[in-house]
Amino acid sequence: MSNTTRRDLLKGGLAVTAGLAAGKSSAGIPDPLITQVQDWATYTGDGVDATPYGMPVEYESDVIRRNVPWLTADSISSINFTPVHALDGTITPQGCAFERHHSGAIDLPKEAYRLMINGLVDTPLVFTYDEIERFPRENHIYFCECAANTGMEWAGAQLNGAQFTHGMIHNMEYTGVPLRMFLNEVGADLSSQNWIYVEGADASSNGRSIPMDKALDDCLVAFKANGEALRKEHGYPVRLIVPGWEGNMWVKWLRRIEVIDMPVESREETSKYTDVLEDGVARKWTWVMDAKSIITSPSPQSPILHGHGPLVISGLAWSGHGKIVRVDISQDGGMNWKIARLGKQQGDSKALTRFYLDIEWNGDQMLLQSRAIDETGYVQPTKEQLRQIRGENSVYHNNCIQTWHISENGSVENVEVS
Ligand SMILES: Nc1nc2c(c(=O)[nH]1)N[C@H]1C(S)=C(S)[C@@H](COP(=O)(O)O)O[C@H]1N2
Ligand SMILES: [Mo]
Repeated sequence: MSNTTRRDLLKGGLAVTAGLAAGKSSAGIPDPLITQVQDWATYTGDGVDATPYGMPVEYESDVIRRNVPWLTADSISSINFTPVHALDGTITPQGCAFERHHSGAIDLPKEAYRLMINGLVDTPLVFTYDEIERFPRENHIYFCECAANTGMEWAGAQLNGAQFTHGMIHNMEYTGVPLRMFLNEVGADLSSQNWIYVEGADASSNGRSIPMDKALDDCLVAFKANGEALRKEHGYPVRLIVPGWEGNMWVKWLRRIEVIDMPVESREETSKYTDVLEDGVARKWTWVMDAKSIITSPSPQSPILHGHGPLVISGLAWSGHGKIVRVDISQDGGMNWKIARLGKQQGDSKALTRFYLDIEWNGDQMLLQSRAIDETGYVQPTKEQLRQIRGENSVYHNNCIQTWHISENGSVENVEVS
């Protein structure tokens, strides 16, 4: 196939169609998958009672969450990664959506669930799960990105796979009740200078302070994801959704909300999840996840296996500030750019947007990059631009442009361009 042009390919395509009729492949060789009765046509398939709750087909068994063993000391306070290199569209199935726990995923039945709201409120209240379900609910699609996503790449190209460099993200359709309804119910002091402190029921509690304006804006007390109950690992039965803001604030197994007049400055918002700048001073808080994108295929775990000809370049873009309005793709390390096609024109706000660029690949090496632009006009920065402000000792909030090197044989590697 080495010298195939688009015209040859189209001719080949026609030959395939003609060959199918004659039971032959495009090369004129009889294709047994067409000419012979296949095994699966000789017996009956599984009955409808075989899988009351379906699992992915066995041939897709490598599309799974994976972790990087050296990253954390144990698997209890750890992270695994969404297989973004193998997914398409925008919704992340719960079964392969990354998990981040500080003290493991707990077992919390609905009957034992309680949500307490206290502090600067008229009437402190405790809600049961059933009571939460009686408030008017909404559906929203949002991405959740851990602030540490891409955090291992500050000092150089490190992990060889989009799953590992960019897999601390998932995107689900949540069903839940706007947080403001609960704050109204308890008669909270909704002044702009107030805060809420949210805690989980797990041993770590993962406490975080959230400014009142954000709490009233679009935070959601969610109990369903992608139509079904939250999975245990994502906070069953109830978690907080903080759209566009760092994943750490999305408290799972939501147990308590305290209305307060100043931030708590807990561990998770001081020694963790803050950013050390170039001059060694740590920036106080970075809540919003800036615009970012990643080419998911081709990528190191998803090399080009089909040879020359039409190639679908595909990836994901998102911004904590709102919608993605444009994604550019470069094949030469950022010198020239083409505008990608968005899977859904102007996707949902604070949700993943899928993009595509359909090209003709003739086997030339490529330095593939994508660059997201959001509705505020913000353009995803290069690694160099980020390092000028942040230095190389940062961990969190790395939204730089990623480069994949595509070799002549279609294999892909994580590289840096300067
Ligand atoms: N109660 C509780 N909430 C938590 C955490 C936790 O350990 N305990 N981890 C946080 C972090 S750091 C992230 S990135 C997100 C991850 O959500 P997920 O596990 O559903 O992907 O949950 C956040 N909420
Ligand atoms: Mo996180």
